[in-house]
Amino acid sequence: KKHKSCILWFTGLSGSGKSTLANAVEKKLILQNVHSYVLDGDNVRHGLNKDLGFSDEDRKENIRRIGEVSKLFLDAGIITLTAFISPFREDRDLVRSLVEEGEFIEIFVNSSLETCESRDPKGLYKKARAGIIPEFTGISSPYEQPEHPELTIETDKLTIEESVAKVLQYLEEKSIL
Ligand code: GGZ
Repeated sequence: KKHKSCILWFTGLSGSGKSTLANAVEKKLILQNVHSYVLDGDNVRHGLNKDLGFSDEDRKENIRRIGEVSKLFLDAGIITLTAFISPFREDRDLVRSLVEEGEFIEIFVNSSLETCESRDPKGLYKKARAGIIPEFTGISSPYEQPEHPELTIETDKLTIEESVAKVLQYLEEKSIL
């Protein structure tokens, strides 16, 4: 059975669980023989976008490039999962406008700042609070929540399995899988 390609655009705060969720969904897709690929800070910010930092300008350019790469992957028939904070509504909407209706699926990984900050696996929130990291999303740089995301996943209320199931169910409902 052939799948449609699409961009699963995960957006949310640092520590909200975007990468974890994107990788867990990718794993399930691969088990179904669906050609998929995760773009995240590890493979993009260390390579293609290593010239970019975290100013508003640089984040905008980060998202623009990731959007263009995702569009190329879409043309190649791959289900692309992106896991970037992508804090600005305008930048996410720009990516949406690059592709056909239904091909850009915005997934709001909604976990409260309190939860994200309490997890703080890399100690970044602590450094942001101390002023060691400037312009940190949620602390000293804004995060604009999606107004009409295709999906909202409350990772602080659901297990990872439940969260993955919600994404897969959506893809089946929309006949993408
Ligand atoms: C936010 C930052 C910052 C600042 C470094 N603000 O939890 P992480 O570590 O692994 O994920 C965060 C990642 C965010 O990069 P993105 O490319 O997703 O951001 S954006 O979409 O806004 O361009 C965090 C780390 O980089 N990090 N400094 N100041 N996150």
